[in-house]
Amino acid sequence: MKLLVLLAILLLIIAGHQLLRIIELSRGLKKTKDWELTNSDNNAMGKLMLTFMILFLLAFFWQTHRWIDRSLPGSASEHGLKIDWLWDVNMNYIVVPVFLVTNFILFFFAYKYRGNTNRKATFFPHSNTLEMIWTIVPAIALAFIIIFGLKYWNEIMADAEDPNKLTIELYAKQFDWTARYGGKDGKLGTTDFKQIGGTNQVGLDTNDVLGHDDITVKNEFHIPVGREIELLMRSRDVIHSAYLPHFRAQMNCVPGLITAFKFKPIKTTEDMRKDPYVIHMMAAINKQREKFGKDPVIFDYLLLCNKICGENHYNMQMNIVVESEKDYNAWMAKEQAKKTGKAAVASK
Ligand SMILES: [Cu+2]
Repeated sequence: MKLLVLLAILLLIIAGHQLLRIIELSRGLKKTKDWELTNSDNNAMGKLMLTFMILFLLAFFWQTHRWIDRSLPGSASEHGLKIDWLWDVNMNYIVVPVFLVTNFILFFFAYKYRGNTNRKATFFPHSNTLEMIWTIVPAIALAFIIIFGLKYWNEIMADAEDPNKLTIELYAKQFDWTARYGGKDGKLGTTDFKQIGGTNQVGLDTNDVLGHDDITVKNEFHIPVGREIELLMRSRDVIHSAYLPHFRAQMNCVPGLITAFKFKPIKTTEDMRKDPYVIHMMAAINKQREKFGKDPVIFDYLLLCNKICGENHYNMQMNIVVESEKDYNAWMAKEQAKKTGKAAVASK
């Protein structure tokens, strides 16, 4: 098959070459110069360049305006504010201005300096000043991006060191998440993949007493606002990726490894639901859902999988509820009661 495709390409090249030769030979016979571009051809091309530039730039502004209410709300985590700041500076002062200026110059100059038989090109071989400008300006811009990028990267990826941190394990498998809390002692028990099965879906090592009070939850997990959250991630089968877009957090979950990410939530779920932009964004989303006959949804923080890990990858998500320390403690107490309730039933 590959050989046939290759042969077809080769034949096409030969055919094209032969066609060009025929055209060249026929030109020789006619002794005319009808292949030469006239001034009116060049004028038409120049004007088309200008028209394209205007349409292209209008499309850019229209698209930006059209989709702006579907972009993520401002960061709900402390470190995310730094990422957002870096993104805004990059976009507003570097990427977009450079994009607009270079595209304007590209098409406007193609129009302004279009071919004309009455005009001769200027001989302009070299300019030290120009060389300096287009070396130094990008160097400063790149240095800014790299220095701040590395500085923030190191701060964000550093280990969780807050003594008051809350450690939660996110366990990924095809196709759901399980969150595990340390229970009363706040410490996660060790795991052993050989013990996966039955009610032990995350593979707790039953010989480790630290794990006996561990709490596992599905579909939704809660975290307190303003406290450092340390996420430890594991995967049972393939590489998944824990993606928490509202907190500007993402980390791969790799079988056989424990990966980590720390962050501090700064806004509760209720705060977010009252945010004017979030209200606007959810209204736009619900308007779109209505068109497809779907029920409206309210804002929730989400944990998603951001690695194409199999056929139900798209549905691998979990809600996250950010709430006050008091509400979090109440929720945790309820989960603990559920666990002891189950254990009491089992021992009867
Ligand atoms: Cu996945």
